Amino acid sequence: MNAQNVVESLKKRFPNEPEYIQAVSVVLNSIEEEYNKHPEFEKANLIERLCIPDRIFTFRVSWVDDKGNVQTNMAYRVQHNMAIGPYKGGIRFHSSVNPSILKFLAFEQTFKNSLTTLPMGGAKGGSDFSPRGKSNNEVMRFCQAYLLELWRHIGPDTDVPAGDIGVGGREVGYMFGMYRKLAHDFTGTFTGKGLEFGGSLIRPEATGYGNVYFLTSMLATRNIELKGKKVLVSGSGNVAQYTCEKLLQLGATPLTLSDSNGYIYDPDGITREKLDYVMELKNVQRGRIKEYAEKYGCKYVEGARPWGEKADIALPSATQNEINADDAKKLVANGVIAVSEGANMPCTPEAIKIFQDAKILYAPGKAANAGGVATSGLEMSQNSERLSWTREEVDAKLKGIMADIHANCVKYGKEADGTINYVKGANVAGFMKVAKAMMAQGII
Ligand code: NDP
Ligand code: 2IT
Repeated sequence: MNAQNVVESLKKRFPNEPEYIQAVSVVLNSIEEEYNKHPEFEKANLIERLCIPDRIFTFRVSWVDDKGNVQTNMAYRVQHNMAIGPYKGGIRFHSSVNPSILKFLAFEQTFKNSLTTLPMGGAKGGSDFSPRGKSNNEVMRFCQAYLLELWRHIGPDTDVPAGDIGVGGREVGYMFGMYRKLAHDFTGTFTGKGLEFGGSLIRPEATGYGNVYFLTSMLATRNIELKGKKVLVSGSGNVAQYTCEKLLQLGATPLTLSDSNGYIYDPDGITREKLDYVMELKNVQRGRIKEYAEKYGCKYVEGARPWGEKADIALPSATQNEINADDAKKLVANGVIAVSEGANMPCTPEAIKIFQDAKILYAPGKAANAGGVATSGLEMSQNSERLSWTREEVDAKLKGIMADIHANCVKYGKEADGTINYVKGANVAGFMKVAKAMMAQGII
């Protein structure tokens, strides 16, 4: 396999899918060497069967807004790979959603899920519907309309969706309710459910907590403590909020948060009390992060991202391609020691190269943010055995899984000079399990 040739051929077949091509290109370049040690893979054309999703459902969703107007949205479910378990992955509601973005996310999810050590295949779904500015009733009607089509394609042993950008507890609740009504079945289809109807403790916290656990393991490889470190966090949604919570618990100081309009910089640090305000602002009032700056009298920068601010660590937790080469240069120049991805693919390939050349600790999302889907896997287990585990049990399992993922990255990513290439480690470890499962199951 020649990674560059495969990428070029996929580019010709899927010419309008830059995010998908970007994700594939990063993975193929880092697994090329390992892949070529297995001529049986090439004979089975494993690479194309692994890069191209099993199937994609595409459909129109029609719904009625509060003014009585009939609205339409495009909606999708990309079922990427089922070799190691049922399809599993979140649903994104955002105006930017298109097949390229969902294909990149489903592709990444396949390797991420493999890394969790749990039996889950890879999928992603979503719609160009934006919950922002919509009433509760509009969000509910949209979720119900989306499920009218989606419900046929999902199930506890087929495909188990969850949240992602624009989809949190509220949206999962509405989708699960409609699923249950249409399927006439109460099963663990959907994770991230409310605690009253099968949700797992720690699932809301898991992505942010898991990223900070992973960061702690990375820092430990250089005998560095997290305590006392200043941290740039982007986003202000689910992942960003629980990242800040865990940073505070471990004695670090988050300095920034952002949304799609701009970022806040609080030189005194985002304290527990201020974080409670952010959670109320974002999850209940559904306001803008700018209001934080107004309330606490700190800096707000419209239309910008926080990467020019000085700190020790950066945890991008908003969206794809939010750190480009210029941002990466600024972070390195300001002396950042670690970058760990809470979001999916927040760093461009050029930014990743800058971090790796500077030998700073850099963890790709498929390793660092895998705690969210891993805890979804734990929710599936609890649903199957019809039991609920305690916070302590779930958190201990999450910590164990993040430590295992880190150990796997070290195993597959150790370079000759002793440094750890987490991109290579995560991609090779995630890939090998799926590859072996596909080989054992024949050409299908
Ligand atoms: P939320 O919807 O809760 O929050 C997303 C945050 O990112 C919001 O602050 C949002 O701002 C901001 N944002 C979204 N799109 C953009 C954009 N185009 N430009 C700038 N800011 C943007 O989502 P999550 O916190 O769940 O997800 C954040 C990231 O983490 C995503 O990349 C997601 O794929 C990834 N992830 C999530 C997991 C989960 O369990 N939820 C698990 C693993 C990864 P605004 O309010 O203005 O839209
Ligand atoms: O990107 C992700 O891993 C998620 N959005 C979570 C998926 C899940 O099924 O919990």
